[in-house]
Amino acid sequence: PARAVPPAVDVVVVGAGFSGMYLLHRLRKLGMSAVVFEAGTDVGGTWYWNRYPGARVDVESLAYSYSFSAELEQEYPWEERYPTQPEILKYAQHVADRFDLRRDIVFRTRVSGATWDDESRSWLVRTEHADAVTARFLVMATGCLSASKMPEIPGLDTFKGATYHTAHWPHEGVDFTGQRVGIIGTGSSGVQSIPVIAEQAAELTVFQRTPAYSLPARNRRLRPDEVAAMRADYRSYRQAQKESAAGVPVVVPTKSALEVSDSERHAIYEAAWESGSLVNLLSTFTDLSTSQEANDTAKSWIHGKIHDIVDDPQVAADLCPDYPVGTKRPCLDTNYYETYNRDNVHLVNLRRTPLVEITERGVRTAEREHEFDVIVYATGFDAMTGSLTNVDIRGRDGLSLKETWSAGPRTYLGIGSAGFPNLFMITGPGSPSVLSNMIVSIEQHVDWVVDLVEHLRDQGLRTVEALPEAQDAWVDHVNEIAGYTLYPKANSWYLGANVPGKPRVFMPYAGGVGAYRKKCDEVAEKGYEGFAIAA
Ligand code: NA7
Repeated sequence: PARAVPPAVDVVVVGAGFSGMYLLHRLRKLGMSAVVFEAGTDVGGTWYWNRYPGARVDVESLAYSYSFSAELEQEYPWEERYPTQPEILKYAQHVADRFDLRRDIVFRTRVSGATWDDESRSWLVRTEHADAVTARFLVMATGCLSASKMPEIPGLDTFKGATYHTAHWPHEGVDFTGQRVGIIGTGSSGVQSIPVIAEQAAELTVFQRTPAYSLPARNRRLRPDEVAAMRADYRSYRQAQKESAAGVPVVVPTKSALEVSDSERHAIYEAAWESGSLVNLLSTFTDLSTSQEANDTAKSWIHGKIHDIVDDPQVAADLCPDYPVGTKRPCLDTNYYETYNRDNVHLVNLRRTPLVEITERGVRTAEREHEFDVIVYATGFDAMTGSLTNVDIRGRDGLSLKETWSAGPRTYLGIGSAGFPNLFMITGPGSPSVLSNMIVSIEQHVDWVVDLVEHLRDQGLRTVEALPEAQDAWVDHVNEIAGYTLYPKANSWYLGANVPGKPRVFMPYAGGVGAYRKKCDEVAEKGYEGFAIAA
């Protein structure tokens, strides 16, 4: 039976992914009433929706897991180095059972809008089913990659065959046996699903606008001894995660890519490639993210790897990215480049042969029409802001979040936004979020926000709101840090470049999770400096 929606709670949480689940757990411990609204039929967020074949996380399971419960950490039986989507969803479900979370989650219910009422100093939250709940606080735990995106291609609705988006994959799966399949998009979702679909389909044609850099995952089952070693030392590992740049501890590089010999450089890249770890690749040298010349050495080295693996030199050349390594999100794969050696797999380079339209029978490029039984869209998300601006959020004096952010998101610490009292974002734009191990960033934000809520309650205070000047300074700081890096050089979803008309603003904070946490802690220690707090 559907859970009855209470008329008033202390906190409304939107989303029952890893953020919303942990929020609920922490709020309950404070003795606060909360309701979580979730569009899906179960918990898991990203791992509930993205059920495409081959879906896996690109951070190791022992690191991509909650740290808040030592018992959970000690007992949860992770099986693989990089778990599959079903394994991660099972973990989310286990957490929901273990902490009895589902009784405060309203499933199948999308939040449509929320309006701040200054008189009662509370939010009125509305859902698609016309529920209305009053709450002191509203927390958007809606994820960074959750507003999926279909491409702007004429004729999308005309195709007579089956159509799927990787982020809305049918729960029963898709059988590609004997099918002629076209797939559009070669980000992580494309890179992970292409090798698996290729094994089943009669023919698979990949339409690539921008190639990805991808590293072989070298996935394997975890050995009992490595699990035991981690469990014996989990607290210090978690501490190292918190202090690291990306939420995954690495050996911090000490040398520039330009100060070593060619053979030393190649040996270092080779070791990173063999390690099957993206953070290892990105932390081979001190200057990969800041120096074009240094980055070029990694780029040409990876191009060499692609040419080594892929038999057809033209296909290999088409698979080689031209933007700096790491400036678009790199991928972790199993047999990605190898898949292009299969007879039933074809690559269409849309830079050379532009996509014209979707037709009744398939995909038409400038060259010809390709006929398919199935088209898969692996075309990504309106990242970081889409899941926030898709909800009609109205702050002080009816201020619309979407309109306020029309020239780019403006937040203080990626947590709050001026004009929107008592509204918090988990891993919002302006925080490390997508540049980090998401679970590390999620736990940090949830802890920080819940501590603030507790502080307000204990002091008898009712509202908290980012100050415009603190927000302006933070936005400038986020931009300044991005400006030191090569990130602005690629057309990435970090910059909103995949959504026509979206302002080109680098959204995540690139200073690292360790530095960011320190800043957040300082703000709290100084009595939540930069926030206006009132009774
Ligand atoms: P991504 O990484 O945004 O990838 C989407 C892909 O779809 C990317 O290759 C896009 O090319 C391509 N795309 C998007 N629109 C079009 C159109 N109109 N025509 C052709 N190709 C298009 O999303 P994913 O789901 O793969 O991964 C998202 C994140 O999830 C990933 O980074 C990990 O963090 C996990 P483009 O690069 O925009 O030229």
